[in-house]
Amino acid sequence: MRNLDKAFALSMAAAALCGCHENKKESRKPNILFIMTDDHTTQAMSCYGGGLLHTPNMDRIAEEGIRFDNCYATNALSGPSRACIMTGKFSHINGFTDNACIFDGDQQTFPKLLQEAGYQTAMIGKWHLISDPQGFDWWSILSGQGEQGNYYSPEFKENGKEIIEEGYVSDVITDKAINYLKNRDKDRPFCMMFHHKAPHRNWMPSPRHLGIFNDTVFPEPENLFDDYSSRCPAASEQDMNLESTFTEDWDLKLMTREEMLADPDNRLAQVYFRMPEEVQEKWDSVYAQRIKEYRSGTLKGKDLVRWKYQQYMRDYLATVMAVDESIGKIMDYLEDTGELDNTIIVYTSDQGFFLGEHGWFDKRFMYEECQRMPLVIRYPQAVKAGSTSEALCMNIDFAPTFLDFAGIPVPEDIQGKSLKGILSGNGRIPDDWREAVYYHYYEYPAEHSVKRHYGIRTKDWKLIHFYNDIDAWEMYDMKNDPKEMTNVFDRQEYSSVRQELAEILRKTQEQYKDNDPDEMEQVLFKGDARYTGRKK
Ligand code: SGN
Ligand code: CA
Repeated sequence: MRNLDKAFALSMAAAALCGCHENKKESRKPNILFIMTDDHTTQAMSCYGGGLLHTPNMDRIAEEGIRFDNCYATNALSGPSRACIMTGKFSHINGFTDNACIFDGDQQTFPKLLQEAGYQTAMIGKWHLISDPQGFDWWSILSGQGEQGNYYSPEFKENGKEIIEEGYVSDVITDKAINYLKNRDKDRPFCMMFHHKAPHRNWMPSPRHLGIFNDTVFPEPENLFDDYSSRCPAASEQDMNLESTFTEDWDLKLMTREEMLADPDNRLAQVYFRMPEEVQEKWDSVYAQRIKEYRSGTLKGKDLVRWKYQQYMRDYLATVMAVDESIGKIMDYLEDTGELDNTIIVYTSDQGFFLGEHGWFDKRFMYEECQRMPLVIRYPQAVKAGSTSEALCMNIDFAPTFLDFAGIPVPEDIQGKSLKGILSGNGRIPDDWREAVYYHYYEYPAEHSVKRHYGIRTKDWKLIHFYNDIDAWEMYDMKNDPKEMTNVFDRQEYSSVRQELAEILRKTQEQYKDNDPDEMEQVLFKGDARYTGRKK
């Protein structure tokens, strides 16, 4: 070959190589890192304000991406929320209405669709859908809902095999995630579901955070002593309050080592003895002061509730700290390997949580603290840093969003809507966006005694119907009463907005196929009369 030809051939080959590389890069779909905690609420995340805890790594996602201020769970309970996320469909369609259900894993889920489209898919941490995960190349899930292994030496089911891991649960899950990323096929995009168990009850902090807030006094919510006077009986008949539900052993951890040795079947004793000895020693010294204070006998009435609230916050918030560190670690890993900007990083929780508001812990109610989910997303290729959005979103929107970004057509039966347009519009609400989110909670009778209810939340209002056991309605003016303290359902001056909301509820239930035509007839045509609800 002549020299000139040689040079030409070489340059063609180089161009081809370069072109090929570019094409590969161009056609490379984004990675998806879906980080979800269990029961972490916006009040305990500094980018949402609140002032209870500094969460620098969660905040970083928001600062370099977008924070959603109105993302809502459709059923604020773990299993149901997770099933909605996997399918993009409401509980009554995906079949997982409460925590006693078993997920029908044969149905369509977004990880399956991503996997079929060439994604490497992995599921790590709390799963809680009982049937084995499908649609994942690799999975390592906490057994059951994560309670068997608890926070120390957790039990996992990994690709079908049961194993016990040494260490603290949030750290174990983080190491598994990073190991998976290290060993994956680097030529294909990944979708990783990275699900923490923390900060679920009974809030056991990592060894390095034990006692970290022992000298901190946290601000109390202004409605810690809600008397439920304008509400329907569902609020006063719950069993999830600091005053009487919060237990001395499991929740407050008021047991000495000697007491645990004498009562090894006690649940707290069982998790305590899973800890390495040096951690047990630290635990003993951290909780000794608490036990002493409680047993001094001076705490009574409201002072006792206030004291319990402080102990609750000390444990809950310390538990969140290891999760925040975990997010920092995985983001550092992605940054070091050059994948950070090509990864859609989502941080959310399966639902929010009460941190003493209305006197409560736990979730389930369609009130803001637990209906609202934290949601921050970082993906610089689509969204401008520091964006925020007021768009009314739901957990069923995650599945279509991921499919949309991956260039996969969103199946018609998915009930959620893609958030891609909101992300690329830097948070702006599209003109044809929904006017209400829908909610339906089913787990009753059950632990914590929260009655079944459904309802809608619009930008300014909330309408709730508790329909079994009692038949009662609540309505809140979210603009003037964001803490939901005054139920205005019965007030004459709200009758026209009540009627408008009833109409939106009717349309929403029809749209999502959760309607009962007889009941809707009543809602629409009975004017101001008490609406009659369905009984189940
Ligand atoms: C456990 C907890 C409850 C909690 C449910 C559901 N009790 O049963 O307080 O509401 O999980 O939580 S405990 O005594 O075992 O701590 S969920 O987030 O998994 O739905
Ligand atoms: Ca949960």
